[in-house]
Amino acid sequence: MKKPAPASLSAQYDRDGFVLIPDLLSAKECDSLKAEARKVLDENAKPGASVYVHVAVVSAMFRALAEDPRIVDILKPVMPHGVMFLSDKIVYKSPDKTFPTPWHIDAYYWRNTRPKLSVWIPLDDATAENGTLTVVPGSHKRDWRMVKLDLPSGEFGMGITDGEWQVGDVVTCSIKRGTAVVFSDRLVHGSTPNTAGKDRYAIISTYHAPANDEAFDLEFPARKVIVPASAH
Ligand SMILES: O=C(O)CCC(=O)C(=O)O
Repeated sequence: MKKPAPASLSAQYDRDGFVLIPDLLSAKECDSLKAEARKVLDENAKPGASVYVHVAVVSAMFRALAEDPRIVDILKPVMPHGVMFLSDKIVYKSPDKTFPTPWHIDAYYWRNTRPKLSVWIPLDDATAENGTLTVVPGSHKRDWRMVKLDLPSGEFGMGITDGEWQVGDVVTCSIKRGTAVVFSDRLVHGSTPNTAGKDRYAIISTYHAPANDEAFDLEFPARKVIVPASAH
């Protein structure tokens, strides 16, 4: 997989609602970040939780990742009005956290706020067998209805249950650790179940254009302007 050039990166992002960036982080960096993620979970997450939000608030290593120039350089072409970090979260699957993430769009969780995108980076090689991200290309151009789900994990409470896409419309992101998936908050995505009995740790960082704080933003203390609007 080759890194897309900046112009094709923004064209791909507009067309598909996501773009894959191979080899953004090295294997060694993924090892360190995964160890840090485990520490963050052990020290801060509710026992048994597979999701932890506000990672950059408690971890200098993840705070640095959120504004790593390699990530910011990718965001610049798709975010012509500047780049502001909002927040990040760890999502992991493991031999005892096997459930798939249900189909959803993130915009549902921050309705009536400005558009956002997220960068999903697996810290383990991610495959269909260990719960990788799945996306529906082009789905960001449509409106979707989310309904309450009754899932045993309780961690993803809402989802899309009436999507009309076919199996072949879905891209299963079978990618090496350190590859980034940059995706729109309107893109339908989820994950496969983890049937491999292996870890699948990922960090998801969310960005939007710099602007005066909306009420929603105040919930995210690590928010930070990285590329001001005028720098473009
Ligand atoms: O890492 C995953 O399983 C997907 C997480 C996700 O889609 C989300 O938190 O919005």
